[in-house]
Amino acid sequence: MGRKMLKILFAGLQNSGKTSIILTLQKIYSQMTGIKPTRGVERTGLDNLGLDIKVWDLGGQEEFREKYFEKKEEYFTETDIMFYVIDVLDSRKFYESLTYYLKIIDIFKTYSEKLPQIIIFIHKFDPDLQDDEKILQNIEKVQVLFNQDSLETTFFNTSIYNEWTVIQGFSSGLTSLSKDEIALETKLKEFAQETDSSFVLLVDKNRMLIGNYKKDEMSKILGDRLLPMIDIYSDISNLSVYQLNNLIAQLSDMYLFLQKIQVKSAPYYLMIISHSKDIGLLLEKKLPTFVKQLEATIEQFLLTFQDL
Ligand SMILES: Nc1nc2c(ncn2[C@@H]2O[C@H](COP(=O)(O)OP(=O)(O)OP(=O)(O)O)[C@@H](O)[C@H]2O)c(=O)[nH]1
Ligand SMILES: [Mg+2]
Repeated sequence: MGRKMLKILFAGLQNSGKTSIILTLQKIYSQMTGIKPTRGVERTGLDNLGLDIKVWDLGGQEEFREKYFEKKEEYFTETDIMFYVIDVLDSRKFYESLTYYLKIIDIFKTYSEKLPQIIIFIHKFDPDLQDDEKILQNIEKVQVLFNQDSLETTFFNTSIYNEWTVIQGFSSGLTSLSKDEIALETKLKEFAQETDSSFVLLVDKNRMLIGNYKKDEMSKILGDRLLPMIDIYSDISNLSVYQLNNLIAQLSDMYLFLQKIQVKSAPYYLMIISHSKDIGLLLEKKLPTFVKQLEATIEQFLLTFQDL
């Protein structure tokens, strides 16, 4: 059976960070099987979720931008996902970027049967800027500016200095193409309720984020910052001498729980933030049933990519 080929565009002004993001993704997913050599200067192959992904990196210098608009069909048609990148540090260019963005959207609307999934990366939001007032204002500005369209866009604050932000944004683009995204999210939410958890997240062994549930903004902020714990946990869980099963860490009145689970013999990592101090026991009881249910849900989730 031929695999569906996905066309992913990275667009945005010059210097916004597109190539850096693509290089980061390549580094993150390079341990994946079947990665293909870069085809030509600007097209990259990624192999993810069993999909054949072609990444187009549209250089943002003005002369190139003009070229894309002259040859609209070649560049923009049959795009499945567009990641649009904005440099959050460079607020003077927000309007120029918006103009470029709207021009691209216009082409999609005119020439495509179906609008691609659109994800906006508010980029260069580096770890040391998390509490910077000016930058936080810039983020809000971008969200307001780029939201004026009737599109369903999703925003992610990203930085190449926090790989998990890039993983989250990229995964979100891919998983949103599955028709069964909601079913999986619902499962995670139910599980969160059963275990008094405010954050539940599932990634595959390649750090592809399959699904997540975040109860509120606070849980999201905390959970997102704790994502690198998955790397630490996966590292130690692979040390066979210790045979570590799970990791539980106390965070004031909350508990972080990490465990590797097997779903249809494929490994996944489950990360949970719970308020129950008996989370270890609770999960011992609930996990087997949950994993059983996940099997069917994940299988269905992955299947629907085939008939995109
Ligand atoms: N602080 C910071 N700098 C970044 C980040 N990502 C990229 N950069 C820097 O931004 C500059 C431009 O990055 P590129 O990836 O070349 O930008 P581009 O969008 O590909 O630019 P064009 O190819 O000209 O369209 C480089 O100096 C990068 O190191 C980030 O997350 N944080
Ligand atoms: Mg570039």
